[in-house]
Parts: sequence; C-alpha cells; structure tokens
Amino acid sequence: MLVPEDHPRAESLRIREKIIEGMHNSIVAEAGLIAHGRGEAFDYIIGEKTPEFALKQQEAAVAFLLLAEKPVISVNGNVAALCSKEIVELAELVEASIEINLFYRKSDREKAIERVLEEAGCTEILGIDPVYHTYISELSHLRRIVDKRGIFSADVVLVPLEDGDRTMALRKMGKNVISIDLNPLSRTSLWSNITIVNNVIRAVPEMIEKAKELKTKDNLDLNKIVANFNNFNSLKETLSELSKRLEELAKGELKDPTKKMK
Ligand code: PTJ
Repeated sequence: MLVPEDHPRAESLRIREKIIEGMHNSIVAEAGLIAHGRGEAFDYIIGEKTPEFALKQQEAAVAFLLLAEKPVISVNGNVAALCSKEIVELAELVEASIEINLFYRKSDREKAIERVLEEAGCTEILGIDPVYHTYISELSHLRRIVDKRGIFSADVVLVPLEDGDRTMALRKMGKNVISIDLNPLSRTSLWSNITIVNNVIRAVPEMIEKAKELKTKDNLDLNKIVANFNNFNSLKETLSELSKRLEELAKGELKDPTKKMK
C-alpha cells in the first residue's frame, strides 16, 4: 500500500508496510505481524520516541558489546525487515558477528534473510550452514539450532526482538544477553543482563551513534558504565516512568481533540 504522506500516522504505517512486505517475501514469520502489533502498543505508551531510560540502557549495551571478546548479534525476521542495514553497521562498529536464528525456522526464510543481510553489506552470515550447527540442549524448539562459531561460543549476544525461552537458556549457558524489547515485563526483558526498552527502529541507529562515541573511550570507562547498570533496577525505573507518563496524561496533558469541533 502506498502510505499517504499527510496521514497522521504515516511513519507508523510505513513501518507496518515493511513488516507486511517482509512477510510476503518470506523474511517475516506470520507471527511476526502479531509481535509487531504488540510492540506498537507498547511504543504508544512510551510515546513513540526514545525515553531517557532507554538512552541509559543503550549506552550500557554498547559499552558491554565493545568490551565483549566474542559478541554476536542474532537476527530474526522482524529485525531483518526493519533494520538490516543498521544491524550490519552496528556489527561492524562493535566487531560482532551476525547470526540468523529463527523461531519459525524454514529454509526459504533463512535464504530470504540471508539475501537481505548480504544486500545490507554483511559478508559473513552465521547460523545457516548446517556444517556448523549445534544445539542449545535446554530448548526444544527450532531456536535451539545455533552456530558453533557464533552464538554457541559467544560471550555477549544481542537479541533484538526475542521470545523469552532462548534468553533464559542462554543465561543458563553462562552467556550475557542484551535484548531490545518494547515489553518491559516479558521474560526476555527480565532475564537479560541489559534490556533496552525501545523500538529497534530507533534503538539500533542510536546505538550506532553511541558506539562511535564510546569507541574512543578506554576499557576502564566502559567497565564503569557497565558496572553502574543494574537491569532489574533499570526495568523498575522503566515501569515507573511509563506509569508516570500515563498518570500525567490522565491528569491533563491529554488534550481532547473533539473540543476543536465545538
Ligand atoms: O523470525 P522468527 O521466526 O525468529 O520469529 C520472530 C518473532 C518475533 C515472531 C518471535 O520471536 C516471537 O514470537 O516473538 P514474541 O514472543 O512475540 O516477542 C516479541 C517481542 O518483541 C514482544 O515483547 C514485542 O513487544 C517486542 N517487539 C515487537 N516489535 C518490536 C518489539 N520490540 C522492539 N522493537 C520492535 N519494533
């Protein structure tokens, strides 16, 4: 659908179109549409812009990625459809590998996502060559298939837009997990070392800028940023900021648009 420029929610509709197109091109799983809708609802509550708490979460995440010995960015259908170029740029900056890891794993989807990542400039894509496949034993679904050279041997894994099971399994394997999830109450959010409660569409480009800035710092400074971050406290701050925003709206900041008609 061609989104009318003057539509009040044109940007949101354009993002939706990317997801819908991604589904028609086998990049996005059908359930990816549902996941996106859930994300949209949380984004509405956040105010559809990056809040202060997310900036802190993003800074800690980038510092963690820069400190990592073997960082890996896990890519699924929604992420590939929404921000593959930015993911490739971030991976280059923090020297992370990129691995395709799908909940609804199908070979046509793997190929479609591989193509999108290649078009975005990625030269090495892990997770699809069966020679290197191994398994996360705690998981029974297809996300258990991981690459020996990637997630399986990583110390820090960035999982934008995730289902909770794998985050729990990765933590139990001793891995550090950074997630990007608009739902601060999801199991992914609760189980991650660092949860970024923001839309991937905004978070990843902002992390690119932060990585450029933090790359100039030494490890002592980066360690300080990570040490000062506590995920559970950060999620509590997130919830408190969200409820404050709703309260302020309810107390008067929400303007009645129908008044203009009277
Ligand atoms: O491509 P696949 O096969 O790996 O499947 C991917 C999906 C997303 C379908 C799969 O991982 C899944 O079912 O995820 P869930 O359990 O629906 O969780 C997705 C989470 O991401 C939810 O908590 C959403 O609120 C959140 N979310 C959705 N869109 C965004 C988002 N978070 C950040 N940015 C978004 N744009």
